[in-house]
Amino acid sequence: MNQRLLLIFLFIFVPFASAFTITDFSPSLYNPNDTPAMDAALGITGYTIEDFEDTTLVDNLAIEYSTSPGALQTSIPQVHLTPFNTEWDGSHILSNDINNNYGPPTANIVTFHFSQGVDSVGIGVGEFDRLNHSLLVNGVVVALFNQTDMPGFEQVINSGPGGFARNVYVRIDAEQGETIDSIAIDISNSTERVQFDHLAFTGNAVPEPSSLSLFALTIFLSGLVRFCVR
Ligand SMILES: [Ca+2]
Ligand SMILES: [Ca+2]
Ligand SMILES: [Ca+2]
Repeated sequence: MNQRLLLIFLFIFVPFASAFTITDFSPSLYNPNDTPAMDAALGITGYTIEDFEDTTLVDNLAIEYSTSPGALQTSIPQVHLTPFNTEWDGSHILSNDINNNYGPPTANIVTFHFSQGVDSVGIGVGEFDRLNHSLLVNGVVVALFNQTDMPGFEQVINSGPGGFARNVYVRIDAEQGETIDSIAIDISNSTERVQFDHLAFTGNAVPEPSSLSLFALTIFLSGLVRFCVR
């Protein structure tokens, strides 16, 4: 391998070293009678779960609403009993309202921050009457909530109380060397009330794993360059 080839390899490989895998699951996997079985089906066994059944949030989680940008909430003001069958566990959910009411006012963007980066995050969504809301990871759009990006997405319009209104469960996995610092759902393309539940996450990523792996890669490549140039 000559130096030019190595440089090409570096330019191609390094940008693609960062990526996330998105996996989606149909609402038919919701199982109120056997949460461990549901978690196994969703690939989140052993994850830390925030079920929104009380007002405290699990450690490492803070929520930001676009109606109050920069304010990280580490608890919620009240629980929200859902009549819309949007729960993915228990009977309470998180709405896109900073007071956890059934809006308005609602926030167009709800961001879930992890003070210690994590490796994998799952979230159940419901009450999405409209298509093409965005899923963001670390501030970048990675998928839209529609049947193209998420084949398991089920659109339910004007379901009303008692209507089946879970839409999809989505899991985001960081590839090796990558860290998830936040996920967000952006509904600003078509504002509406939406609901979230069964937020799951795992992995206490060591500080700056991306930089560390990039550092290791750089050491390896510079060694390789020296070897080849010799
Ligand atoms: Ca719940
Ligand atoms: Ca809680
Ligand atoms: Ca809605």
